[in-house]
Amino acid sequence: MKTQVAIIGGGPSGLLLSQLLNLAGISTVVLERKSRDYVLSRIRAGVLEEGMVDLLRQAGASARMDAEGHPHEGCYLSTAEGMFRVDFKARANSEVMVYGQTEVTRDLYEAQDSLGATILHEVHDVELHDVESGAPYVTFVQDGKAQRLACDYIAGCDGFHGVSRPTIPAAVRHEFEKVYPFGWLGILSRTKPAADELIYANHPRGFALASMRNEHLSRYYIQVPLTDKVEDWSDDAFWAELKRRLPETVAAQMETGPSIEKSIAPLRSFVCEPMQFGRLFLVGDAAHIVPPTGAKGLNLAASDVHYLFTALKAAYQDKDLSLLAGYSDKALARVWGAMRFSWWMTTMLHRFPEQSAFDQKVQENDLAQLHHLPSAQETMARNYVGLPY
Ligand code: RFL
Ligand code: PHB
Repeated sequence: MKTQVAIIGGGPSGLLLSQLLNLAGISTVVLERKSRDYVLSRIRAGVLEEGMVDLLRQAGASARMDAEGHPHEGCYLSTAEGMFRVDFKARANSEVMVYGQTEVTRDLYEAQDSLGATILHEVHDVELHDVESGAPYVTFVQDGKAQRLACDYIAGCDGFHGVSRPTIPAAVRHEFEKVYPFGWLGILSRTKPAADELIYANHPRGFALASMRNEHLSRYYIQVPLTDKVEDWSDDAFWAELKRRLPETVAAQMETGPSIEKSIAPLRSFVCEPMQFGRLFLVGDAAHIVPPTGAKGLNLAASDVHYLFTALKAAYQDKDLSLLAGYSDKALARVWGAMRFSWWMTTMLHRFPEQSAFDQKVQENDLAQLHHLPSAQETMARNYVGLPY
């Protein structure tokens, strides 16, 4: 088997990169460990930056998002002082699109199908070889048969637990990590969203987030200790705790119902530098993880895809290798911007187990500045809608 770009991982990063490359006449093979149904059963991000929305349009995978997605021009923050709104349009002249990662992935699969792209599912034992040479290749097992895929370049789009990142020798890799002492318990329910826009709540009992997918589908999260298990939380217990942490006026009229998905995600900040080694390029969660508080994970994956696609296109179409050589530096500059923002949102909005009275006062002041200082709102809005590519 032979292709120009071998793509490890068929999540949003891998599918979007493959789609853009195929449209530019560059061949790809996507190798995905799980089944298509499994990939489409994962409930993850829900907020797309304008840059990602534009990229999906460029990829010819935006028709449903444009018809069914919901542009949001602001969000609410709830604190002990009350609830206030940050206006993205007024402060940053931009907006975000509320449209779920599951739907983005479904649209990308359909776009890839219509191009006749090669996506191999349920492949096992993927290994990357000779990435430092001019002729790298990938081996894997499908249906019990060993396969070899020769290629020019390898895109490691296989998420945090994938095989691509460990292929970079430990002596070359620098990893930066921060693990937070709590997780998010999330539920999806067929209920009317609590408000017209997202509500991020700082509460003495812990953080809460009221989000949504559409008019009939809500997504809610509450901060929980890392020792909690999903089985510890009945739907009734979840709704009661969520209502305690949201403003009373919102809680009083909130629609509740059975959960259709319930899971706990740990929170972590992580960056691997560099994001390239020889002919291997890391993209998305394979290279970095952010806590979900700033809604940046999926959006960072999209900006990586943009940089790598642009660089590969220049290499194939113009024989210009300079953008490929600069991929890691270019991507990392934006990654660290999102790292800082996600860390700041997480620190400002959660209760930390070791939080001292001093820490508490500083957190309250951070929130008060955001409430009352237009310049603080501008900084938040600019980061939330997404720093430029
Ligand atoms: P993904 O989505 O993890 O996709 C990687 C794909 O690679 C496959 N894979 C392999 N394939 C072949 N061989 C191997 N050895 C492989 N190892 C792995 C996997 O099966 C998978 O299909 O990474 P990608 O494409 O970079 O996309 C990144 C986003 O998915 C991610 O940043 C966000 O979903 C992060 N994230 C969230 N971001 C937000 O902005 N808001 C959220 O609410 C939010 N919730 C979440 C999240 C991530 C979560 N994870 C990863 C645990 C909730 C969860 C639970
Ligand atoms: C979501 O809807 O899943 C979501 C929205 C905003 C976040 C995190 C998750 O910051």
